[in-house]
Amino acid sequence: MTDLAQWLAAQSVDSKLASVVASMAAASAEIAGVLRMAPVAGQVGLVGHTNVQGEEQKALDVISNDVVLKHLRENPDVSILVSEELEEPVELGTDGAYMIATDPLDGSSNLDVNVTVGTIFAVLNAADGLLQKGRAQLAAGYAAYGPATSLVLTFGQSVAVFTLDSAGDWILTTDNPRIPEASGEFAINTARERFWDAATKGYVAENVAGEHGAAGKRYNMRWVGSMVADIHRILMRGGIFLYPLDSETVSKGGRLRLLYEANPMAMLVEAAGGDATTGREKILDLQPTAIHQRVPVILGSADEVKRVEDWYAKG
Ligand code: AHM
Ligand code: MG
Repeated sequence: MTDLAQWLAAQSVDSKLASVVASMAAASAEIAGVLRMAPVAGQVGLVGHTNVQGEEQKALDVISNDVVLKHLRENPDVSILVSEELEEPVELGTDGAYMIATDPLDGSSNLDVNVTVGTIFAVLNAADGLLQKGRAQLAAGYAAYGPATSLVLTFGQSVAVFTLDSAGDWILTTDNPRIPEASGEFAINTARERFWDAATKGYVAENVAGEHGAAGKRYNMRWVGSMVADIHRILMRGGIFLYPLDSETVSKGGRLRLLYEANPMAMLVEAAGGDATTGREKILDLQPTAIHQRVPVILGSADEVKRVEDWYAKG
């Protein structure tokens, strides 16, 4: 068995970068423990105010953010934290070389119903400023708090999946999963169909038409409402996830955030052989303009992403 420390030591990356990833892994293991007992501890529900996104914060959003902050404060190699839950970047008072961008608890609308949620993060060079393209990310990962607690990591070459054991150690359980190029599964919130653009409508209509449509095969639809859970399924068995620009989200630029949702997921998906686009541009090539910027997100199996890009190229 290979544990996270052994795996990190075997990667050809700077030991300080590895230590930053280890800090996020430790934070995720602690969050997993908090979530497991949250209903008993009375930590489910809202805290009564909104975050910078204008969304209601849950107690567990705040607690998870605090856990990440605590672990990063213990690591002198991290100097800046950008978090979905914090309006401004936090300077940690070190001269550490690295910056973390994180959504400490993604999918928190699923918390009250005991459905998988996650922590998403990216590691970047602190010296290069807050607004770096996704291609500049040094590492990315997420933890998925489901029936098992998974940690998925990349330094850009391949992806590794770890599982939290009962002793609190991360054990390597799937090395180098590859996202199949072809898939018959798509994930989109179809309740938003009336807001969709022509490309999204066209692509989904082809899928729904199944073997009688232009795609020539039958599709299944899945939508957890937690990006981490939907992406984890796609990583392990293929598929495509779409949160496209639509007429309701257009003024905000999209629904999901570039720095700590789209970019780390795009890096993981590309490292596993998949693709990630807004429909018109690769997500990792976008130049961010603000730390909480939102973007359209379409990622997963390469053949499916290509079909969506082809629809966008038509109009
Ligand atoms: P959050 O960061 O506030 O949890 O929002 C992000 C989540 C994603 O995990 C998920 O894919 C999406 O919002 C679901 O959106 P919708 O409620 O429109 O289906
Ligand atoms: Mg989120």
